[in-house]
Amino acid sequence: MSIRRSLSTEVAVVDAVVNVLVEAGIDHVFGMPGGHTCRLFGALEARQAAIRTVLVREESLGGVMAEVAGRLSGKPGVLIGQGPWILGNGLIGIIEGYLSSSPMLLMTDFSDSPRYALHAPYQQGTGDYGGWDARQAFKGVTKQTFQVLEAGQAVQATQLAIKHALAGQPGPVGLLFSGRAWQGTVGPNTVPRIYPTAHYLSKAAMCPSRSHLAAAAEVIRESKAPAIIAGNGVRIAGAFDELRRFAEEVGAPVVTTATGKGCFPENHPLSLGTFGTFGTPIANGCVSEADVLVVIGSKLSASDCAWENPELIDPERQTIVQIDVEARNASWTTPCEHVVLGSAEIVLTELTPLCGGAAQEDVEGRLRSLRDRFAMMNTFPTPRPGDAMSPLTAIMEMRKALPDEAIVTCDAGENRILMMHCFQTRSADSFLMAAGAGPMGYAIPAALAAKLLRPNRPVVAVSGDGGFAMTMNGLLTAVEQNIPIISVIFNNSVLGWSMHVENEFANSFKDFNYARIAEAMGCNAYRIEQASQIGPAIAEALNAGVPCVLDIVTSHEITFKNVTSPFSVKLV
Ligand SMILES: Cc1ncc(C[n+]2csc(CCOP(=O)(O)OP(=O)(O)O)c2C)c(N)n1
Ligand SMILES: [Mg+2]
Repeated sequence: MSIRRSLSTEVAVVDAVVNVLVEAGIDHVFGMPGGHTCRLFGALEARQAAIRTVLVREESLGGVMAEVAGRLSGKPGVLIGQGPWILGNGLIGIIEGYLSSSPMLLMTDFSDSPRYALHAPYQQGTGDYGGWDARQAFKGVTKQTFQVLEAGQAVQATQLAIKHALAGQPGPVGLLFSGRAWQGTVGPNTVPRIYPTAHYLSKAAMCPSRSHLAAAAEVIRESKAPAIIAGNGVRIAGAFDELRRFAEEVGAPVVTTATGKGCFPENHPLSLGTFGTFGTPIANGCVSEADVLVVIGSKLSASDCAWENPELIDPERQTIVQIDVEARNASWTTPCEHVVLGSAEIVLTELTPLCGGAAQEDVEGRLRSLRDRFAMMNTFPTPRPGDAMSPLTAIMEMRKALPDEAIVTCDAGENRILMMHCFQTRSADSFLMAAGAGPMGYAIPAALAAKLLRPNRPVVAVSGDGGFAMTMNGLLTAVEQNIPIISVIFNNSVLGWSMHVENEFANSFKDFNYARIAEAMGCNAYRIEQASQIGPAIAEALNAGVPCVLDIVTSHEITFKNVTSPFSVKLV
């Protein structure tokens, strides 16, 4: 009786589709008009008070921005643009979203002329006449892809797409609209009937089973040396406070996965940093010695977990409790004795009071012993006289100069691996890394989206020179749309990661002065060659209110090998 159709009069279908986004609480969309999507952008103009439309310079930036908006907001991040270019250019953010479980809506068109779909193609993605098949192509990188052939389906398809993006383990969902689907009106007699969007959004998040909670709590209470592994699922659930309360109640050290870094402040007495392949000695030592591992929102991917080295994680010698929102993830990578299904914030809220009176007595003593035996960070070779600044120096200077609440976004390459190992976060929700696919060019668009969603926090993008040059056109958007991010480049003039994996061939770039390029774009910019310049430049950038770039000339003597954990087994 309480469900009623939502429209009482006929309205333009594109207006009704935009209204669905508003009803779902989506407040930003990213993209570039093209093909039939121009109609959707037209309808967005009237709703700017509710949904800010961010025009990007290239779809790859829009894809990452939508991915990060999804990751940070828990609502689908929306990318709008023409099908071929969303797939061709926007894929880096979409693949990251697919692998890192970020809710996304990809609103695109077939670029078809419906009457001529069977005839020779011009951009059309229907797959007819040997044209490219958008539906098939989107399928490989989405949880679900809907094709929408007529106006009557458009509203409901958008509602279903939001539902599918959010239900269970989140992810990208494709909405492929035929040109015809965005023409005409919808109203009270439209078939299928149109109901309010709220009915399609999950009302009750999945509640964990009582008996599974009780069994997990018993194992945790009886543990002598528990450790918590926090993953990206904690961020997606926004369960930062719940994680802290749980860790403090149990008295368990917390380590994070790569994508989980930033879920738990690393200056908290229970934090031991990032664990795994590039983890800190103390985080890996703690995980290795733990009798019970509580894994929250992590698939424990092999690439994160020292390539399944049993000296690090071993289900035969350790009891593993896995908390995950998705049943399919249970025991996928490592068999786990106890699985509690549910969203991290709900499970932790219910589990924490059940874990009171844990058996381990001397948490302080255990932490002291870990600190005595394992370092907080690897030791690094001393720079040679005449070397350019070490990226480690740059990281330490940055950390000193940035306030606790700053959000850092990372790119790909050695700069990312070094940041993961060495940069200490000091607040929750403060570090974003694309460890699902690991695309270069991620940091700048990620920072743009983070700044839009968290306008009161400083946001810093850290890239290598390779990654920076891939998406430096994001600085044009930062200037045009007044998004004052700080972009830091570790400019070593090489693709450090690739060069150190293999050899020097095809890995070197010219030493561009990116500061001058950024200045020409309208940013405040600093070319930095001395460590002492970093602090003052960041202090100025934090107060500038305009996008700023620090082009830091760094050496490439320290490599990813210097932060590879001894637990990481060599792949054959
Ligand atoms: C879009 C994309 N292309 C290629 C790669 C493969 N790749 C990973 S890291 C890297 C080198 C990155 O160089 P740079 O951005 O200068 O960072 P550095 O390693 O020098 O710190 C390459 C080519 C990738 N991850 N993403
Ligand atoms: Mg480089």
